[in-house]
Amino acid sequence: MISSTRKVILTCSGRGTLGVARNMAWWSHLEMAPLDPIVGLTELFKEDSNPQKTNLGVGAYRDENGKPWVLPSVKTAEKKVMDAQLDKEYLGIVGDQEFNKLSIKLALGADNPALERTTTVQALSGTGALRVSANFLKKFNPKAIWLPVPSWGNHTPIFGHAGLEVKGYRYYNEKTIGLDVSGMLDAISKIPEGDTILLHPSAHNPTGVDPSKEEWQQIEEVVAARKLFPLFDMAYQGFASGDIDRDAFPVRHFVEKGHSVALTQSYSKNMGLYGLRVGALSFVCESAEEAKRVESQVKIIIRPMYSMPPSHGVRIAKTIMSDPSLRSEWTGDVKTMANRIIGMRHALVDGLKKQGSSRDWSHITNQIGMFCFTGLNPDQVLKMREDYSIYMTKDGRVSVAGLTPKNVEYVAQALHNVSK
Ligand code: CBA
Repeated sequence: MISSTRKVILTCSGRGTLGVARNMAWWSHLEMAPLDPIVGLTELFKEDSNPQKTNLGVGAYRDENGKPWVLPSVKTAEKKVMDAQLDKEYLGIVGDQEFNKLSIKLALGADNPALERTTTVQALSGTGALRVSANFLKKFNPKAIWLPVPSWGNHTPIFGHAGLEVKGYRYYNEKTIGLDVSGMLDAISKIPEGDTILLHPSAHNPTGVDPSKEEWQQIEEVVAARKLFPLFDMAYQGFASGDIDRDAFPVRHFVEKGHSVALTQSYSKNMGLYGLRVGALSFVCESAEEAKRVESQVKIIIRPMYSMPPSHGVRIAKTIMSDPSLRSEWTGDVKTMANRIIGMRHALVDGLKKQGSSRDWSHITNQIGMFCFTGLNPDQVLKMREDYSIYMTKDGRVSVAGLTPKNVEYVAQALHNVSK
């Protein structure tokens, strides 16, 4: 039996009946939602007609001409994938098993004994991995999750929308524009036992401020003493130091110290696979048997969400990770990106000095990874946008990857003018 509403929809071929359907104002009570604080900037940027407009908002790598860069290693791998003319079958809920194994080996190191008690599932890049982890935590450890203050803007909605309570621990010192390690250790030592703590292992977003090796060792001790569950969000492996293994130190250290951890990985930045959504979610467990049980539950979460992940991007990533010569070409590509970003940090500070700025900008070169926290306040950020068409997030974060030899002088000039 068809309901009367459905009948109207089914028969609305003439103007009159269409009018009836239109009168059913399902969404008239909805307010216009705000733009996303990061992705929304790109939308505004696209509408800007200023020829000098510069997008330093979203963290996406640009080459020295300001263009997106498809890594040469990715081009070669993609050609191999296309030449192989593979089928387009469903991958299964956990995705490409070979990719999953290579991915966790990249994070933990190929000989790590903990690999045996680990489960990895393919994910819709870093964000998708985080969201699946959020739903898993809500179901099996529904306590608060603690984020560094500040953290990537999307972390709060990811965990909040999954129904978790989201709290913050001290991380950043506004005065030194650096890490507040004692404040951080003190804050972590007060987190209730059993809660989850999110950690950025390298290239902290948005501050570009990372703990040193020794500081990570101290952090591990406090996390262990408080019996917290560590969740590592590794979106920038290789981007901090230019060295894939060095950037993975915090995760490897925690695992070596005996922690069960969750880990999310993204290949958006280090392989430049942004739009292909390549990522992974892993759980390092107590035993191989526990890992199997965890995986079975993760599958129950994924299946009704998006059923299974896509195949093309992971085929590129696994081709790179499994072929020694492509892999070394790729690590060279990662170094190229990391070095260009470091070069731009120096060029920006030089440019500010040339403008006559007497402020201390040393934090720009001390910070690491894709982002730099300028220390600009929201009014100054707005001035940068309105007067110079330079787009950055409200917290004063710039994506250094968006600076080029061509625009750096213009950005330095604007930065000096709004901050003097
Ligand atoms: N974690 C962190 C810490 C990130 O910075 C980002 C990306 C992700 C997710 C996870 P993806 O889903 O593409 O793997 O990345 N953050 C941004 O670079 C941007 O891509 C940023 O500009 O902050 C974003 O989506 O906001």
